[in-house]
Amino acid sequence: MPTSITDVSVRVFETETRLHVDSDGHAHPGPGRTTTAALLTVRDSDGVEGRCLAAPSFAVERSLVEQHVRPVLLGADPYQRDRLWYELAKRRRGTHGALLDRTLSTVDQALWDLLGRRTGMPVWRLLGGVRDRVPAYGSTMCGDDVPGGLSSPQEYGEFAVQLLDQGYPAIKLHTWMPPVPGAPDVRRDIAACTAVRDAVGPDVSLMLDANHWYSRVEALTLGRAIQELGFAWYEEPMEESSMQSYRWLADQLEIPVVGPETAFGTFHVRAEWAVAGACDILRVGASNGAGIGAAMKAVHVAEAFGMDCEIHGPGSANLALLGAMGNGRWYERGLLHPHLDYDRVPPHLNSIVDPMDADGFVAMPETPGLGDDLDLEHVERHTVATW
Ligand code: XYH
Ligand code: MG
Repeated sequence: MPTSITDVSVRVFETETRLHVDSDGHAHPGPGRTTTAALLTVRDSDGVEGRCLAAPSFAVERSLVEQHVRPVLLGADPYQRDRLWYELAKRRRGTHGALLDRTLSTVDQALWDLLGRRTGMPVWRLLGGVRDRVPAYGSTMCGDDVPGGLSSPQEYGEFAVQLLDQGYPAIKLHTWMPPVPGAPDVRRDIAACTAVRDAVGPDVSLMLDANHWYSRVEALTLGRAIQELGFAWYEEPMEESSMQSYRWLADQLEIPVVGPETAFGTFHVRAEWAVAGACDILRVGASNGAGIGAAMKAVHVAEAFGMDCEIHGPGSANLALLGAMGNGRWYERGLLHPHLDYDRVPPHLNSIVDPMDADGFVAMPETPGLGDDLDLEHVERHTVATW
C-alpha cells in the first residue's frame, strides 16, 4: 500500500451564514451574509484524497501552508499521520506561536479522512469503534441583548423548554460574556441558571460554561450556586492558564469542574491538570486539541485516571472521537439560539453530519472518512482563492 502525498491544496470559497462573531470571538445570530470557508485537500499518489474544512484566516493561512504544511507533507507517507504530526508540532516553537494547534488539527483531520476513504471505513471505526450513537446536549450561544434572544434569565428559561421540546436530554448554558454590556455578572449568571432549572425541573442534566472571566472568589460563588441547583458540571469560569486556580476551585466544590478547553498544550497540559487535580472531568476537542490523534491521547489520559473526558464542540472530528471512546458522555450540539435553525444545511454541504433523533441521540456516520457531506460543485463554483 505504500503511497506518497503528491498534492496539498487549499481552496477558499464563498458560502452563506447567519453567524456574526463579536470582538471577543463569540458567535451570535444575525442577518444572512456571505462569508468564506476553506477546504484543505491532501492527495496521495493513487489519487485518494483527504479533506477538511477550516477557517481560511488562521487554520490554513497561506504562509503556514507554504512554509510548513506543504514542505512536511509533500512526498511523505500519508499513513504515517503521527510522524507528520510530530514534525509539524516541533515546528511550532520556531514560529513563535504562528503555527497553530488548529493548523495541526486541520492537517491531521484531512489525513484521517484520507485513511477512511482509502479503506472505505468511517474514522470512528478506524479509531476503535466503541458506539454507533451518542446523546447530545444543547449548547446555547453566549448571552446577548437581543429581545426574544438570550437577553434575560427568563429568555434562557423559555429557550431551555424549547430545547427539551426539540428532544435534547441535556442543556449547557453559555451566559453573558463581554462585549455584551454588563457582562460578566455572577448574579445574572445565577439568575439565568435558576430560571433554567425552574423551567425544566429537577431531572434534566444542566451544565454551565461561564467562560473564564471570573476571579477565584467570583468563580466559587457561582460554583456553589449551581451546585445547589444540581448542575452536572461547571466549565471554564476562570482563565485556564492558571491551573492552580482550578485546583483551588475543584478542591472547594462538589460539582464536577470540567477543563481545560482552551489552555494550550494538547494532551500534555491535560495530563498536568489530571495529575494536579485541577479538574474532575477533562475536556478536549479535535480543534483545540491539535487533531484527532492528539485529542485521543488526552482521552486516554483521562481514562487512565478514571476520569471522563467531555469533547469540545460539534463537527465530524469530535463525533469520531466520541464514537471511539467510552469515557465521554455527551456530544456538544451547538451553538444554539432561539433565532437560529441549527439544522439548516449551509450551501457548501448536502447534509449536516450531526442530525439528532427524537431520543436526543446523534448517530455516527457510516460513510468513509470523516463523513462531511461536502457539495464539491458548490466549492468549485464559489472558489475565490487557491494556494
Ligand atoms: O462562544 O465562547 C464561546 C463558546 O465558549 C464556544 O466558543 C465554545 O464552543 C465552548 O466553550 N464550548 O463549550
Ligand atoms: Mg466551553
